[in-house]
Amino acid sequence: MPNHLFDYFRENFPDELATSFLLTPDGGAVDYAEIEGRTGRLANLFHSLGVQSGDRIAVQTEKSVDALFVYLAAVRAGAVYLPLNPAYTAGEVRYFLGDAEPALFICRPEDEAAMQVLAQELGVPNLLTLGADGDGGLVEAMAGQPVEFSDADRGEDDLAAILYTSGTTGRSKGAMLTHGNLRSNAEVLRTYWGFTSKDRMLHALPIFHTHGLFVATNTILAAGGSMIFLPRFDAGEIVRLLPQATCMMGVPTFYMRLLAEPAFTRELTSHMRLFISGSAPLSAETHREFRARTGHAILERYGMTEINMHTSNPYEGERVPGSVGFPLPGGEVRIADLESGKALDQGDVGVIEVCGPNVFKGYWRMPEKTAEEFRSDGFFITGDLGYIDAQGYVYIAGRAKDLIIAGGFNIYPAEVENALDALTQVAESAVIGVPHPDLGEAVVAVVKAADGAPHDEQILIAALADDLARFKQPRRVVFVDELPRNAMGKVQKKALREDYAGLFSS
Ligand code: MLC
Ligand code: AMP
Repeated sequence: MPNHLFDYFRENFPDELATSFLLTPDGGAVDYAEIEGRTGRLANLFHSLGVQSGDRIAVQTEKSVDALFVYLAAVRAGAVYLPLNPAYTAGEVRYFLGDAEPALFICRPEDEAAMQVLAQELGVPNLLTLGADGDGGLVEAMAGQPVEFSDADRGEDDLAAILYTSGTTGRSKGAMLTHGNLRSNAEVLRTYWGFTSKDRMLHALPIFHTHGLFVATNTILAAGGSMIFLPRFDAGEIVRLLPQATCMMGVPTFYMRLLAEPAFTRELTSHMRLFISGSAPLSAETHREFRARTGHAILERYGMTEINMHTSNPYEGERVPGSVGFPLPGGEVRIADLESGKALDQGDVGVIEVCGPNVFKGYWRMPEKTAEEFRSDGFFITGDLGYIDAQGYVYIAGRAKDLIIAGGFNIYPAEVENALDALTQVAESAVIGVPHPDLGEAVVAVVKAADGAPHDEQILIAALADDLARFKQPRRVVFVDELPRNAMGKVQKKALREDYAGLFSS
């Protein structure tokens, strides 16, 4: 099997290259033959700009067919693909560019002026633009490039991508993913989930995260299948296009929103092969409701940016509501005591630790942080709590890390607290996740205002706009006289979560 990720994809292209790879909701289509040509031109462009093997290409654009080709071209060129959420503010982008030192940054045309300033300040040598409709300098610049490109020589252990994940201290870490990590996971998922060239996936996820970029796209490429490529999730569009699809991947919010659509029926979904969920807990209730409505048992799996996908409910066999299934072939899972690392007995709740070819190489330029999150025998400490039942099914029971997952996006409270505490109106703050009917969890800030400062929720949220992407900003701010603390002076977040558990229930 080829080591180079793109070679692996190429080996699995359908025999007939005129077969569709991407279909867009406006009726457009891109076939497999075009992948080679378009990524070839882009890879030549990257080399002509001086991008060399191992250099980073940072990308903050809207989801589009061209943006997906940038990913594949970066891999062919031997570069390290670094996607960024378009919701990130300029301040957030500054950190990523400063940390990753990319050789090329591709941004939206409307951000060009602001990003030019940043690029100059941080010494990023090349800036290009790409708009959602293929507008901007990138597409123009690639037009004059040759189609033929000889893929850079890359091995199993070379980096293909860096994806930033926030940390408990509020400082984001770049997870380094190798060609071998991504190839092995694509191969396992294709096989385990029965993907073939006949599959057509409804793709409504963003492509700057593991889920939409690797789990969905790489698995389809590994199977030589196709995707209906939607710019974003829209329940009405899903209902309209579902008859043309065979499968779908989504975060739980997708499935909860679809269940709220009367047109989402057993008849509409009867031809579907598979619905897969992940990135956040799918409640057993939603699993059961979905099954009762459609006859389909959603297949829930578990993973994270650092490890790709690691456990899955079976394709054949019982998909247990509330469980994330078994370790995928080639990977191991164990449950350990968080502090000592000692393996726990079957059924006991502890931290989930994993190892396998899918587990990342480490955090970019953070050897100490990397060392802290691995045990001496190579197992990665996920920070998720769980247990394994007598049948071997893995269950997620909570998180040891102080993390909120809203609609499948991760938010680290420390980052929001740091931004809040920097405001003159705030004396101190505690940020918690509270159950939310649509997003699963929503960000709530509990704030002790500075002396004499107004208790105004909207002013406070607005004051965060320059620092924090919208999805990280609190949905609600609650003012208190004092934050509850234990004898050690630590804020009692558990008590706060209990106090405000009903904030969003109708
Ligand atoms: C959007 N908003 C969010 C949000 N998404 N706020 C909190 N959490 C989110 N997830 C903001 C918008 O900016 C907007 O702000 C407001 O919420 C209302 O937006 P909306 O129109 O209701 O949201 P929508 O655009 O429909 O997006 C919701 C969503 C989207 C769930 C469809 O967030 C989404 O596609 N999530 C998928 C995330 C994902 O792919 N995660 C994978 C991570 S990888 P305002 O105030 O301006 O209106 C991973 C590993 C693994 O975890 O295991 O897979
Ligand atoms: P990210 O860092 O964005 O990749 O998010 C990874 C985190 O998402 C994991 O550490 C889990 O906490 C969570 N996650 C992913 N899949 C599931 C799932 N099926 N059930 C519960 N949590 C999940």
